[in-house]
Amino acid sequence: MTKNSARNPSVVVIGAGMTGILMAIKLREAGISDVTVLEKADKVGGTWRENTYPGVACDIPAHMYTYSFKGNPEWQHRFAHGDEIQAYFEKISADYGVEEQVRFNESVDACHYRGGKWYLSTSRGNELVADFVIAATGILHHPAYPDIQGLDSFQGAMFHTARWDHNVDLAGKRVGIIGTGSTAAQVISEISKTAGSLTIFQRTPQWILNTPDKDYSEREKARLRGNQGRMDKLRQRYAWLIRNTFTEAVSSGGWRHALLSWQVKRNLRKSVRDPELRAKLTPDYKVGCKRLIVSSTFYEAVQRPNVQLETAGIERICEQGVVTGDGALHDLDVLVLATGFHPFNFMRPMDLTGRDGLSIDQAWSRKVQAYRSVCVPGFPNFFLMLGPNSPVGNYSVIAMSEVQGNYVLKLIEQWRNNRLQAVEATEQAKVRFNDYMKQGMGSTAWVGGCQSWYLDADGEPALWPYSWNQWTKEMAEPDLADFHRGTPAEIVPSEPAEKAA
Ligand code: N01
Repeated sequence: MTKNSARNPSVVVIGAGMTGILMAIKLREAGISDVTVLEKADKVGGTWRENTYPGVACDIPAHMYTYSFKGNPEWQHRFAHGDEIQAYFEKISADYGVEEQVRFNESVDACHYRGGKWYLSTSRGNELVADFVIAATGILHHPAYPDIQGLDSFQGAMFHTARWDHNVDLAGKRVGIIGTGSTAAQVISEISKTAGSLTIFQRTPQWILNTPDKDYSEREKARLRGNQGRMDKLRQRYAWLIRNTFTEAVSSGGWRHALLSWQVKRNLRKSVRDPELRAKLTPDYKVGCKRLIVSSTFYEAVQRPNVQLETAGIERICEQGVVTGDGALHDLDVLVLATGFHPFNFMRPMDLTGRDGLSIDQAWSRKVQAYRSVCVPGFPNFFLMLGPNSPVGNYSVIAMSEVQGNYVLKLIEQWRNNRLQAVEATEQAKVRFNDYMKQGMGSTAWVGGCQSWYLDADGEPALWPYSWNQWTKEMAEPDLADFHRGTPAEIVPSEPAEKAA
């Protein structure tokens, strides 16, 4: 990447979570100095700032869940706890001077493309103009509240896991939790230790992989301090292991999937002896169809004497608690909603319009799609990080963002050197890419007969269906034939036809 390129772009990065921090660092390393990061909250950290529920941790090994350029010798656990991860991101953004580029407590209300530039309006009434916008807005940050009759009538304390109310003491209380996803598994393992009673409202059982945690000793940490090479090896070893076991198993099946299936079924058989409870906890879909839960504590928690697994289905919620399909009323003091997120909202509700006044809602009215996850036709010089078909699936999102970040920088470099007048993928390229995605889905576990946040409104998985290696290979260099090559006049209209104000 040349640092003396002809054009020095102005770039606005939206969001100072893991990806926003990464992009601020990468842009500066590429010699791009005019970078502003807009962050809606008062701190960096994104999902790790927002999720503070009891038991919050990362189920990807900590030494793999780091930026490749800066390992962390201080991880205390194999599966780092939320506060450790938040501290890691805060330290990185302080050490790399990212914080100085961030405007905190300022969210983007509107973002419009006009005459080759992006015009942004913020919640503080400020206007910015930029050549490029990078939406590092994350995937899972719009809490999904369940559509259950009477939800708001509950008189006790009630909150979503991503909005945990730490003023509510659960000790000795009658607590209910709706959901049994990755978040719920972590919450249940923790709060079952102190709640007076805990009722788990399970709609669908989950497959659980038992991967024990471990604490890192002072000696282990000392060996890593100041030794990035050793930390690199550790990260690569974990990444290799996860790619060649889990990632391959869910995307291409075969013996790896058979092995994974055997492991999780054995875990259930060995961990839960009561046949009635085991039957309730046994899924009827393919292993890996929903995001696999990694936990060595969930089954133990479910079998605590104060815990009850309720599978009758929720009929409604009333002032006192939850009424299930069998007519039983479950009296509760606290109701926790571990009901997940809206993953397809991405940067919305921001008012975003691209070329010719095309709004993002119009662009996605039929389906949320992108070209190579990051480019949306009609939105020149705009990149959506971790967009649809990013290869999520029990893998490190940091690694995904790094690959996408390099790809985006290569595209910006084309603009800097005047080889692309504006970076915009063609509609045909997007269609081709999405056909290619569809072709690969048949052999994945995600179409294995379950409902999950991986599936879009048409029931099609919005993940990368091939191998990780295939993805990194295809993302290594942009194929310029897939981008508009016209002169600015041809692809940059002077004014949008209709501007959504
Ligand atoms: O959300 P989910 P999550 N009535 O959507 C249930 C990441 N993550 O927050 O399965 C009753 O998986 C729903 O039931 P069902 C990770 O990528 C990572 O747990 O749809 N139940 C399900 O049980 C993960 O995949 C870490 O039938 C209702 C649950 O709520 C993603 O976040 C840790 C319902 C939602 O599960 C999301 O996980 C935690 C209703 N009306 C999370 N509506 C790491 O460690 C929903 N449910 C990296």
